[in-house]
Amino acid sequence: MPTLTADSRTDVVSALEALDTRLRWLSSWTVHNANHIREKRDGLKVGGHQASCASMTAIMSALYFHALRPQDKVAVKPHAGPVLQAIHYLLGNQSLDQLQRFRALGGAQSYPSRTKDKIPVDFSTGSVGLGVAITAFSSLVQDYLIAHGQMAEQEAGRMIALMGDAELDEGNIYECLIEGYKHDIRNCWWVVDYNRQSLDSTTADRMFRRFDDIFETCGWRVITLKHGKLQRNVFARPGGQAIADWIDNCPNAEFAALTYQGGAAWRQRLMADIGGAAKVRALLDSFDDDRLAALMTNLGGHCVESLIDAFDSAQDDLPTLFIAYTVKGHGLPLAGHKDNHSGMMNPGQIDQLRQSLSIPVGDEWEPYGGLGDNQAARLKEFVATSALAVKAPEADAPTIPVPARLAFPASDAQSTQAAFGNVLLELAKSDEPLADRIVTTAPDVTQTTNLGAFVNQRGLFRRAEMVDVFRAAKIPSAQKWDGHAAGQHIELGIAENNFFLAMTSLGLAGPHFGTRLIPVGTVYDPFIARGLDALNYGCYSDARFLLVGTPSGLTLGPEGGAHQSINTPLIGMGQPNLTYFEPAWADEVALVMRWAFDYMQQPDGSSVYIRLSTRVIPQMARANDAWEADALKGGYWLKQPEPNADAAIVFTGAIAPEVLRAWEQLVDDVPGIGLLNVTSPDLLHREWSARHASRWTDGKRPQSHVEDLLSVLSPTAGLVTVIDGSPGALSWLGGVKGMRVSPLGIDSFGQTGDLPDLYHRYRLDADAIMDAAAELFL
Ligand SMILES: Cc1ncc(C[n+]2csc(CCOP(=O)(O)OP(=O)(O)O)c2C)c(N)n1
Ligand SMILES: [Mg+2]
Repeated sequence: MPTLTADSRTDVVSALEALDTRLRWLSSWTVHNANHIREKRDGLKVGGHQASCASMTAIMSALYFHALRPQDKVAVKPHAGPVLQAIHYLLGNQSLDQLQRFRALGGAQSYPSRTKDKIPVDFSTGSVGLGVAITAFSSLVQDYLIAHGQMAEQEAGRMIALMGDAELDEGNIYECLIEGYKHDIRNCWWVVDYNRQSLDSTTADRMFRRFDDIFETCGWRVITLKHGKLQRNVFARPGGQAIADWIDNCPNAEFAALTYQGGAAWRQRLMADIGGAAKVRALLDSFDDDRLAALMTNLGGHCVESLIDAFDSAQDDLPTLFIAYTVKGHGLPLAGHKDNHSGMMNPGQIDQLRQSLSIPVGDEWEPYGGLGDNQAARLKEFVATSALAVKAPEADAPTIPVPARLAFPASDAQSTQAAFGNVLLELAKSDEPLADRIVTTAPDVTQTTNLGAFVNQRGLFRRAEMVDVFRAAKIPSAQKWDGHAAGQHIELGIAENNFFLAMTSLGLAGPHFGTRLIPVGTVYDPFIARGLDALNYGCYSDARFLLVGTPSGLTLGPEGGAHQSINTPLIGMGQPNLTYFEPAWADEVALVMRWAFDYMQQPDGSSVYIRLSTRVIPQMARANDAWEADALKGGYWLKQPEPNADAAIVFTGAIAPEVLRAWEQLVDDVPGIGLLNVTSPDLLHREWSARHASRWTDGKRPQSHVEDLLSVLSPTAGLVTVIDGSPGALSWLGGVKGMRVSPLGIDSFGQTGDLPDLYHRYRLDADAIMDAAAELFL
């Protein structure tokens, strides 16, 4: 950011003001084109948010073309997406074609998207609140990388959120504030577009100054930009203080309504309320209606001078909240109207706006349309020399080698959760490069999900040294809970939204900072649902992490129905950019984890979710490794059926002992019966349906793995499917070859009990499997 002399400051301010206008026009026109000019085929409203954009154009002009440094990253308020598109259009990073196809197939996206947009997008946004909080976690990740020597301190950027004021209603904002305070985050700015309007209405007056308290309590500096320079100058004139006081006391809804009504209404109201004082009357009389309206709406967030002063004043690394007062729809005929969120200028109104900006008909898309040649050239030059113009695109971070096999201590009986912890412990003790890049995290369930051993070995991450008081006092404990800069576990409080946002930020370290981390996070499987939107957000952003849901299912027994996850297999199957595995034995856990560490790093890979259990079960004696390749494709024959066999039992996960017992009892009566272990219902189903679809797209119809597996059975065979979770995760297998299915699983809430009772009550025991088989096969 350049230091400004008085002269250059005047130039910068006028350039930023001109850019504010350009952004307001281009964003409005982009939305207008999509709704009123582009051909419509389906009668659907295309949509777009002209008022939300206009609310932020000055803020974004001042930020992007003055305050932003190349290393900074910004999350843009979702419905200000067209402003970001316009910025990149001016920078030459966005094509006219993309703008013209805003919200159409293959065109600029409605809300900034890392994966779908052609322009550089640092953070996807859309689900309000998440795009804000993610910046706090990314600043934590940046600190982690600096502390681990993966990034130089001087390369540190600011993680900035441009947010709507209604986003302050989202609970995840406050969860993240608290977590951020605990971790002493820095280099984070949140800029609130404080237009005091949400989607439905104007916001509560009572919140005035409350946000200051909340943020300051959490260690943030709060900078409020309430009045623009014009207002401040007028307030200093005789009679001005009365106007200032009047504005300060005006309820949000009334301010908005007067804004919409315009200059004459402002005058009438001000005269009625404070016009008795002679100096006020004289002051008001010195403004015509238009200038009075401009004065009254000259709020801090529309004044580039106030904005650059505010940004310039916050050059240390303290997290900072800028509350920039704005008018929703500023500069548009929609300004202030409470219904303007989805409101749009009609063709007459946009034409008036065009004329007011001297943009000739036909020049609407001209980046600098309506400006004189000299001014256009100066502005172009200003944009071309902005810090943003030299920002390098995201680079591919080098991949971290993954060992050919992951070691784990074999034992006769163990749980998949214990195996997970053991694999990590072995890695932690190794000098594998992979081990150094693993970052673990959990929302206050580190110990109960078996991450403890890894943490003991690799330590807790803290920027400032943190002594484990219990250890220092020599009080016996299984946990070494010392925190230091080299630690590799990020301790999180119990807020699953934060957990998934942290995983997202960690999983974007590669594209964001050019150096990879391998995030491994554990959560109680049922509480995935608590952070589901943040998980979806992370997947949509194509962040890469290993999610471990454990423990899971009815198999939790005495923990009862509130903790027994039922539908997570369906979440695992239904969530794009997340591949779900549910291993049954320790060797499968090690195999899947190794695969995951590799797959997470592949360009076409994804995040991986493994669903684990605390149930200790006897381990399989394997004759060889032949099962492994199929296991990684989603399933393998644990007991190969005889050719044309009439039956198979299909199962997933820790219910294996019941399934094996049933199989052993059935094999005499149903000769050649197979036993299929589905390690990933997700991979099997996804490949099967993708191959079906490919027939229509590229004319080929290669056989899928699940078809290969099932084609050894008789075409009229029956399947008993068994999973400790929603039976739908496996019952679809009947559709692959048109086989009859008897699906066993959990459809209703569980309850407390021991396993024999629960498996019996919910029909997951060997008897239930045999009953189902008898009905189908015998
Ligand atoms: C999680 C979530 N819930 C609801 C919405 C729908 N929605 C879009 S914008 C918005 C509120 C807009 O208000 P504000 O954040 O103040 O932005 P403004 O348009 O006023 O600038 C809502 C409720 C959403 N995008 N995300
Ligand atoms: Mg708002």
